[in-house]
Amino acid sequence: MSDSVIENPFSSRPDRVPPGQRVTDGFPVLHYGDVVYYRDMSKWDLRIFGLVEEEARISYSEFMELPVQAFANDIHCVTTWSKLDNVWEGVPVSAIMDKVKLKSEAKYVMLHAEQGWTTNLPLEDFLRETSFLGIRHNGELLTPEHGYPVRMVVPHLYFWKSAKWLRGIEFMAADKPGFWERNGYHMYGDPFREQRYDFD
Ligand SMILES: Nc1nc2c(c(=O)[nH]1)N[C@H]1C(S)=C(S)[C@@H](COP(=O)(O)O)O[C@H]1N2
Ligand SMILES: [Mo]
Repeated sequence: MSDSVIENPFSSRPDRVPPGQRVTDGFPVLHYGDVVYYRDMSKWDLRIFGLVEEEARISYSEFMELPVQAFANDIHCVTTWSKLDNVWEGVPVSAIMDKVKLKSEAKYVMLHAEQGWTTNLPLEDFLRETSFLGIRHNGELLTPEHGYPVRMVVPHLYFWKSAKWLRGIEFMAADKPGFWERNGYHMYGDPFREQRYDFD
């Protein structure tokens, strides 16, 4: 792993806590549905599909061979808690993009998690250097509650965009709402602009 740490630039801002947020020391667990407990990783894969020349499937053992990078950031949940100074290890998005050739029409991404849970974001936000596929948090492997074996982390958007139990990355031409977005959450979700719900 390289020695450099990629920081979400907001972490160094004096006004780093977005409006309407409270800082917590804990790490709350929030999701719809049940925690996913894996017994057998031989059937696990990460599917990269949609507007790509050729779909890719990355097995668990292949995934664990991908390069890992250190990241530091703050996370902001739409339910108003923020957790500062997280340190992570994760696979940079660029390592995933090396596996596929994007079609030029691809402009948005749908992240697919276990149990059909989804969330959407623009391609450029997915591709940011500060976005990654997290595998360790604050020195420990992700727990099942926090998304083991891999969760997306998109620290510049509200934390619901950071899909736990990630299983698929789909490239799309047009934006489409994911699970919470269909239920009233904002299509983009910038915490510094308080884009919590789409009726805001
Ligand atoms: N697969 C999946 N990922 C998910 C969710 C979910 O319901 N399912 N909830 C999101 C929401 S609303 C939040 S706030 C964060 C919470 O992550 P944490 O439980 O690790 O704090 O996960 C996000 N990722
Ligand atoms: Mo959330």
